[in-house]
Amino acid sequence: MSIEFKTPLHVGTPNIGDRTLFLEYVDQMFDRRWLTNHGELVAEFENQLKDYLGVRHCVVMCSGTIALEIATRAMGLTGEVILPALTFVATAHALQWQGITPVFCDIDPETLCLNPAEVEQLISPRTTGILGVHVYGRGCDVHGLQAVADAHQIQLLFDAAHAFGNTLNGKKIGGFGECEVFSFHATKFFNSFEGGVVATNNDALVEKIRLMQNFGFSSWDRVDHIGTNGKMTEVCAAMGLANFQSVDKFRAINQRNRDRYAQRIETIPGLRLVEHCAVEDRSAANAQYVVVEVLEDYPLSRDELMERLHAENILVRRYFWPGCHRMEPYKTLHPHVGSRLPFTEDILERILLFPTGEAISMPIIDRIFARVKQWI
Ligand code: T4K
Repeated sequence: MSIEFKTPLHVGTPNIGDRTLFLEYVDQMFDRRWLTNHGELVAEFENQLKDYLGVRHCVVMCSGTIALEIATRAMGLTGEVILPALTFVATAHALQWQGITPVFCDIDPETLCLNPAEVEQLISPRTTGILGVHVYGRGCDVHGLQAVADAHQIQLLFDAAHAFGNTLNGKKIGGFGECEVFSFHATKFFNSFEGGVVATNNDALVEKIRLMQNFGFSSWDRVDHIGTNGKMTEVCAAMGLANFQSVDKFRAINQRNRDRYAQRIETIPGLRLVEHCAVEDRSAANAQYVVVEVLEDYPLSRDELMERLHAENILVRRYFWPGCHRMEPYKTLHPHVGSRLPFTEDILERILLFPTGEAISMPIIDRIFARVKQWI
């Protein structure tokens, strides 16, 4: 039988907005001969993001990872920080890279995000913060986590890399905790090639973040703090500004694809589509990850299904298998941590993420599932 798709279908094929608009911004950039270091496009991008996310400050960065590192450093986090293991490894690396110990905590099987009661159990005298992750764009129990943070006088921030534009009980993600960090990597729903942003309502924190992202410079010849280079370039801001005009279109495409996946998956016993948000947050949800659970009554194991799909050029992913705690250096540093993460380990053995975004259409989804149906 011939391979189903000649061109591979990837999870993470970029969405690309109005190319003419992008090139106009790039022309302006060349005309000004201002390529990076807080140019006009970066300033405009930050303003638009601030309005969109409904926060007082947005600082765009060269990547989501660097944004996380700078945010946690500016917050003064040290010692131990509690986070989930069901996340991209960058969340843990951003801490470990600065000598902070990531303490992996189990998820709530309902939210797939940090379970506040479990977080509380892991607080030690060395704990300075909680780093929640709105995994797959699903919102954390932000109020439960804030209550734990307040009770123990520690700080809370969120990795919102998957949640751009999403709401939680109708409130835009971006303004919870001390700050929230988004990624604008090429594979994200909304991208600036590479990039990220720290969103916050904390005036003092944003000052530190701005210093730290620019080597600590407060003026031409004055350095007030240790810092690094976390700046976003003008060409990335141009991509961000151009793509920003298409955010509603990208969301509509993802929601349409997601609904089609739901219809097709419903007809297949043993496969279940993971809810991407609560009902009241559906209209805002970016639906950038189509997460499917392969249950015990499905005739193939998750990995067998993945191999068959890969053989057809349908490049589904097991994000975030095997879990950060089973990747280095965490695996060696904390070899037994998996035993306290039963829900995390369980879900990691069952999930497969399917491609979506602009490059995926309803006929493509139908063809994927015509193939899947042949295997049951
Ligand atoms: N926190 C969380 C929760 C995150 O998910 C991430 C990033 C971060 C923090 C860190 O943010 P950044 O520092 O990245 O801004 C990809 C992305 O590189 C990563 O940004 C993302 N999460 C993660 C979930 O996915 P990989 O290692 O899986 O990428 P890769 O190279 O396998 O690409 C994924 C697929 O996308 C490939 O099958 C091909 C396709 N692709 C990729 C690129 C770059 C394209 O079709 N075109 C492209 O230009 O991590």
